[in-house]
Amino acid sequence: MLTVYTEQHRLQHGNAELVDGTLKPCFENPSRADMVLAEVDRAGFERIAPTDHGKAPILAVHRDNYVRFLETFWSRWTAPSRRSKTGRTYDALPLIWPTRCFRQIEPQDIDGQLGYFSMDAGTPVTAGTWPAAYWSAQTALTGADRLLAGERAAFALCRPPGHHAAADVFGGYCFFNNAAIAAQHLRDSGLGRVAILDVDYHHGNGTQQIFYDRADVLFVSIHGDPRTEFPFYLGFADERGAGEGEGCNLNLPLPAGSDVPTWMAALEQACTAIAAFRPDALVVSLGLDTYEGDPISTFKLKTADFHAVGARLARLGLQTLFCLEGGYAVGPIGENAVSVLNGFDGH
Ligand code: OKP
Ligand code: ZN
Repeated sequence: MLTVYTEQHRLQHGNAELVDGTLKPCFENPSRADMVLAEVDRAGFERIAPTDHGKAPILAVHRDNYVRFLETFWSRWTAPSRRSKTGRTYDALPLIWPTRCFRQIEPQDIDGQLGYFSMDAGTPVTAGTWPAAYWSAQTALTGADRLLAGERAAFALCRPPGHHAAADVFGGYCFFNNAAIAAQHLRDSGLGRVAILDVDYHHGNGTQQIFYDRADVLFVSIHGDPRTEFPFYLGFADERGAGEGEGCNLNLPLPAGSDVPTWMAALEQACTAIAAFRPDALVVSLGLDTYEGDPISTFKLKTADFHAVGARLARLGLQTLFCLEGGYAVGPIGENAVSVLNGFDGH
């Protein structure tokens, strides 16, 4: 399968994320993409580099103040200031958020802005976050272009991932919502309806928020029940879309620890909804953290099951763009990705 990849992803290599009250090495690190790339090459997939679409297709999904915040963050963070005479040199993690008890007003101060534009303390903003996230989005956009040029399917080897990123919020290791940016690009290039299927273990809260009131983009997600799983505050079954988008959002939360037949039954339900929507193309948020060996998730898919997932998606008969999302069992992540893609291609 045609694969889009750039080394720019390496520029996002955070020192640490906050887990259980202590700083731990980032689960979301460059070795993930290295392992996927190695298997893509071993499988002999054609590989291209992303082309630069500029900021416009990012701004079609994300708020301009948020994009400016990410673009200028590192130079502001490292500039000498009242808080740091020398300027800060280490990664940034947000430490305060405008929750229910606060006003929703963008602060002028960079520490206030960090919380205003984020949702968790697991997502460090680093010296290379802007270029890495920018090129991750360009990777998805370039994959979308190949569908527009007539290709049956493409794999955007995106890193950092995107599905937790909302219009003006980063978190869950995500900065720009690559799948949403690609879906919007397909719409803006003439496709009438696009479906997004999110098979990552975690609910794609950002993607849901971006398209929640729209009837032209269907969002379907299979994920760990937010009553017990990250991101906790969105992804419930009663979230069905709003206004014109009523009925265009389908959440299929499954109990933590669900087995493979349960997950496959949810996939069947997802495929039925996608077929009924009659989209002109499908974007798949391809998280591989449903794998049995994933260190932060509880589903039980094996490498061979991922092949069946790809084969089922192919039966929808849609042009399909796969965008890499999560997956933290670094050893087998590449085999699992290629298993989906080969399943789709019937190999
Ligand atoms: C991102 B994606 C584990 C901390 C979990 C957030 C998980 C983000 C998942 N102790 N932190 O959807 O794979
Ligand atoms: Zn995930």
